[in-house]
Amino acid sequence: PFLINVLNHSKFVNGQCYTTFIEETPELFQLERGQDRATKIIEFLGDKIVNSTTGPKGFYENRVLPKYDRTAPVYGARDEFLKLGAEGFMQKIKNDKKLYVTDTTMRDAQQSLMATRMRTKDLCGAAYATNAFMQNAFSVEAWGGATYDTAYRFLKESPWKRLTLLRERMPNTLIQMLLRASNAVGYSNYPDNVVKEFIRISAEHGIDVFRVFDSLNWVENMKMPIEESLKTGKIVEGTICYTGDITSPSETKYTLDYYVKKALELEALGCHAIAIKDMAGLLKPLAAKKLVTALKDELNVPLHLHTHDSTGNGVSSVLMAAEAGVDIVDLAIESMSSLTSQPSMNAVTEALRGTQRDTGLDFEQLDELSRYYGRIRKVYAAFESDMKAPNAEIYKYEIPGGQYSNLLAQVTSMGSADDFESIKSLYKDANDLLGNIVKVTPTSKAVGDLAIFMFKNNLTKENILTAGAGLSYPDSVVDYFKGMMGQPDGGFPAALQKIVLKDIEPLTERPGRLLPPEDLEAIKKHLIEKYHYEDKSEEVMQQKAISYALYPKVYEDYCDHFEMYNDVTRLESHVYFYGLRKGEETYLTLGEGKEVLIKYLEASDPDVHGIRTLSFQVNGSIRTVRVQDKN
Ligand code: 3PY
Ligand code: ZN
Repeated sequence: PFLINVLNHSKFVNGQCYTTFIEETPELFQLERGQDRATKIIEFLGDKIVNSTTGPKGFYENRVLPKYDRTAPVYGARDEFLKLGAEGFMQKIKNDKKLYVTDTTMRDAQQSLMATRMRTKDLCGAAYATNAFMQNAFSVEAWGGATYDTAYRFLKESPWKRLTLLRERMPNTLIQMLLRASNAVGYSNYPDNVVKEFIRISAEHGIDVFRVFDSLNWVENMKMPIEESLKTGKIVEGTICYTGDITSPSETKYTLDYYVKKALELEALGCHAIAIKDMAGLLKPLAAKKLVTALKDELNVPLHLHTHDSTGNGVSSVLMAAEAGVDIVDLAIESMSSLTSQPSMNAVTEALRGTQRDTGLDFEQLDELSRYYGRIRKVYAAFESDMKAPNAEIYKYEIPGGQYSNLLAQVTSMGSADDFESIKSLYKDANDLLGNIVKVTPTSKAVGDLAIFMFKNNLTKENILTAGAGLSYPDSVVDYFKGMMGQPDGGFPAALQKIVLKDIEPLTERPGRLLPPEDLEAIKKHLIEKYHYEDKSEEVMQQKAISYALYPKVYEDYCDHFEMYNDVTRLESHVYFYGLRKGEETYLTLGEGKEVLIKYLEASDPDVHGIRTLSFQVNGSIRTVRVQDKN
């Protein structure tokens, strides 16, 4: 509509379109408010059809929702939790022989395999069946980590709406989220009031289990988020990120003692469970046995293991951990498992069938979910890395699963994929230069960014202190050395820190304590003035204010998109990502049960301004839209 306003404007028509035309002509932004929702959606589709380059524009199979018995009563972990409370329920888990499972498909699996692009519509498609089939499981991890940011950024949907919809569809299931401690669901520390409010409203809107980790395992940074999560009455898992190799004789930093000490510190903070988060899949099977045995000896709360299958050893590590008495393990539904994702739930469940550690999950039911995800996964193929086989070299480079594919894509877009070999070695060197740190969001980004920076500037581990002295370093590396991500065990390597920071004084305490509180009321006022929200209730405005506080630009882009195209979340995913092909139809529910059938007919050639006219049939009537061809 903005473009049409420009093209129809008398100054534009009369050729008085100078560079300040847009700034000086505010009426361009007074878009017609009367447009109906279908028109906005067609404008969105028109833009996708003409300009989307994200992937193949194919015909996709319609979704087939997983079948489940709607009449069978469900009694799940959430019912038990509501009866026994957090401590009571977690102690029951500790005393049970059964191996409890967390289904990560809706969060980490899709984050690691398809760059977190799975849309709420597709998650909701699995939700009722998941609620029924996961009765014997511990939880479903469905929120947090990268999902919050990517929902707004790439999917143009609200993570809060996602949480509400999943909560409604999974009333008997514990919904788990990944919280990056003082980084909340972002990439650096936020003021305490933002983190506290984020936790409070997440619990209020449906989170039952908070998994809290810090990207440097810095317990000081985890205290406040853990205390705040405990205040909500929900289940809190204090989490330690696993790195290095406890079975290696040369491991001097990340030893068994290191993990036991951290676990006891977290237990002392009142956590209901301790989680080991092996984000890169470095925990070898025998290391899993050793670590679980030691932690089970020391802890009074249950132990939860999270790993990735990048090396191909994931199932073995989980089975070894099960043998050693781990209480809960993270697994993904088969068609969404393995490689950079979690090990397969279907495989582990069958391996333990009939043993003392039987998960209680049903083979046919897991298979039904697997078929559902297997079918919809095709729509997301454009977002998958081309990693086709396991990769044991991860042990050498310690690159987390999701980052491995991102880094590969980044390097490929920079030049030749052959450079990836050098970048991987530089990743290892960058890790050493930063002090051999835990690598997980956001610290993993600092390591990756430094590796790429070294590559581009011909820096090596040997010459960086001289050749790298006058350069300005990537923001993430500066943030790391400034202490914005917290303090690493063993401290910052001083010489490189000086080179990177130059005259900036680094922090030595928790950044959240020093950052001035965010003025959430002022944010709400700003947003209400700027956007035409339908729902301005206090509850909804608080969510919006938090989202803005976490990422102002991403959040405003989302609001702009919403104003322009309205709600795009009801479109089928292949239509959302790739638009329609000529002659293709799609049904769309516009709310209040109103359904329209949209058929794309054809596009004109571009006119002198590069504008194409696209025609659609909407419930039988022809509608046209004009779209700028940006190609
Ligand atoms: C996240 O922080 O999103 C992670 O999944 C880290 O492993
Ligand atoms: Zn993970």
